[in-house]
Amino acid sequence: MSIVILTGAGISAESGIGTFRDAGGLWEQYPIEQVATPEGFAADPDLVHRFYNARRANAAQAEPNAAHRALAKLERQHTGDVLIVTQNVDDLHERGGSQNVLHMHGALNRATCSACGHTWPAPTEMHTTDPCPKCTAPSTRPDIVWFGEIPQGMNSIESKLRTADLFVSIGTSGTVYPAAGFVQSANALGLRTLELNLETSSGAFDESRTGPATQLVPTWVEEVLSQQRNSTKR
Ligand code: BJW
Repeated sequence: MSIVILTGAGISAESGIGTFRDAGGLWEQYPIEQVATPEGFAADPDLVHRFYNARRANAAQAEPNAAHRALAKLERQHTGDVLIVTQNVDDLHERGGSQNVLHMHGALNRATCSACGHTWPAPTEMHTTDPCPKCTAPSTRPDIVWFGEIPQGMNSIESKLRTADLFVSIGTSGTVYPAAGFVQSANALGLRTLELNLETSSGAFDESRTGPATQLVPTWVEEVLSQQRNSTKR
């Protein structure tokens, strides 16, 4: 059985990383158009760098939780493919032990040059005048996908969905496209669809379980591994 897992801010919430749209979330504190659009970056790059420098520091202090670790266990022990497509820009999946992770909205620990496209590991703090290590243009930015930009790895995600059996969405509000449309694609392709979230985001899933990720995800992973053990005994 091949599984595609989409994760969002909710899976890292219990590690102390704020979500975007819940009460007290990041978008209540920082206007989206100022910090998460190319236009906002062009208008005030210092503000955007300060926002992502603070997010990078917050993510570096956070630790993977039981949900991240359970997905890593699934990847290690499941006999079929497991791909994590995360909208999160933190590295808690990787630090929790997962290896097959696609960051469709970019990553806080990567920098990129808008002049030449070179990408490199981000320093702890980025600044507007930092030169690109390859072309030296002072055009560096966090390697983050802002509104209006094309998410990363779309071809790989679409092709993986075409051959998967199960699509699982964890801790995402399903408000930001194209990720929000994956469940419809999965349904149309005949995959089973499951949502694990504090609250149901839409009626589009075959099954929705509600609760905190640190409880729901380890329980679900144990179910999948136990079904696998039972089917190999037969
Ligand atoms: C828990 C929990 C716990 C809490 N346990 N659960 C009109 C209609 C349709 C589309 C558009 C439109 N106008 C514009 C668009 C496109 C636009 C879009 O979708 N806008 C909508 C807002 C309408 N999308 C784009 O621009 C994207 N690009 C694009 O479409 O390009 C065109 C293209 C696509 C494909 C191929 C070719 C071309 C780019 C989107 C970039 C998003 N970037 C951001 C910020 C940058 C990253 C960062 O700084 O971190 O990414 S926005 C922000 O939202 C961030 C997140 O990754 C993303 C999703 O948020 P998420 O993860 O769902 O968080 P929340 O806070 O919304 O939800 C948290 C959930 O957790 C909740 O459900 C809680 O219940 C749950 N929860 N605690 C379990 N303990």
